[in-house]
Amino acid sequence: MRKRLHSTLFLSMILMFILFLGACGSDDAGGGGTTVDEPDTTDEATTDNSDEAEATTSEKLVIGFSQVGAESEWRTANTKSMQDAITDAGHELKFSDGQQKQENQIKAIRSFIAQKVDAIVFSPVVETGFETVLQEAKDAGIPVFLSDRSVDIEDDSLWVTFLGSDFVEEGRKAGNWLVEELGDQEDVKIVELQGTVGSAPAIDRKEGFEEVLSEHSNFEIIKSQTGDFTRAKGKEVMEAFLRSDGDNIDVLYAHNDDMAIGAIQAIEEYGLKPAEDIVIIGVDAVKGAFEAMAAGKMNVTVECNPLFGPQMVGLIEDYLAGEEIPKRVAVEESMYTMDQAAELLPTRQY
Ligand code: GYE
Repeated sequence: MRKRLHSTLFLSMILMFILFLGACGSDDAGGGGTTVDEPDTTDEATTDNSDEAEATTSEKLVIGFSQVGAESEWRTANTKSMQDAITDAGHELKFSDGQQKQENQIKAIRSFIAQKVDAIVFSPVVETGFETVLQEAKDAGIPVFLSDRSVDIEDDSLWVTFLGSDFVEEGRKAGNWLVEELGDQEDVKIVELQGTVGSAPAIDRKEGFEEVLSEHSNFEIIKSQTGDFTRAKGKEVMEAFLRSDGDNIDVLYAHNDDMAIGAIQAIEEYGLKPAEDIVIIGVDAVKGAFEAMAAGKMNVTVECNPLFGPQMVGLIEDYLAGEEIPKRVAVEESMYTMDQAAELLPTRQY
């Protein structure tokens, strides 16, 4: 009796779930705080899979995910979002942590191809050097979904879509905030902690920031070096900046919050007050940044939302069901300042 009750309950739950999926459609696949910025942020180009469609959304898929690494709070949240979304949807996940190394990612993709997965989710650590392996995936008929970071490759038939943030825009937001804050001051000296050399967010966040500052002659970037997106490296490089330029530094622009947090420690150890003596700008809006802002040690963080696992699974399912997929799907995001931090901290999901 109890068994029958359970199975009836189970069946009706499945039915409700199917109805729910139907009602939501693909647009709602971005639960967990991520939204698709519809018509104007998606490219007109699409990938049409209608001829090859075999699978349906109810089919259990095997999905290989080649992740960059575990270098930051952002990355940990992104990995969890993707893993949860894939397994919650009833699919099988094959996960590979690339440890920020291109050769590990190439190996992982080759192994996914050998295992004949249904789809590959790929966050490329750097923008170049992946043509050959992506061509191999294409030749094997396995669709690749670029996640978070894009590649600098001309042949865009090597991937279905790129789902991620607009990093140039994030750099512009950081620059615009600084111009608003310190636009009337003379001779503002900035040090920059860049992300991983050759990675899309490092290249683009630099470009967007410089684009804004190029119109304001009172700002100067006096030092710019990579901190590889990690706290430890951010601290180490900031120590070197302080050793050489010490009290001359007015602003730190860090391409992610982890490096900013590492740098804050270096600044305190050097005997200066972060956010007062040196203005601190980060990117990501992870919890650690909210804690630093709430403690008055960091001024601002530009949001980069990592919680797009459900949105990615939605895109994969739609594509394999034969739907047209935009070549570019953006994640919607904002920015947060010190005075909002204490209030918003308990609501942050990553
Ligand atoms: O900002 C940084 C991470 O690619 C958007 O990578 C991502 C970046 C993120 O290590 O914290």
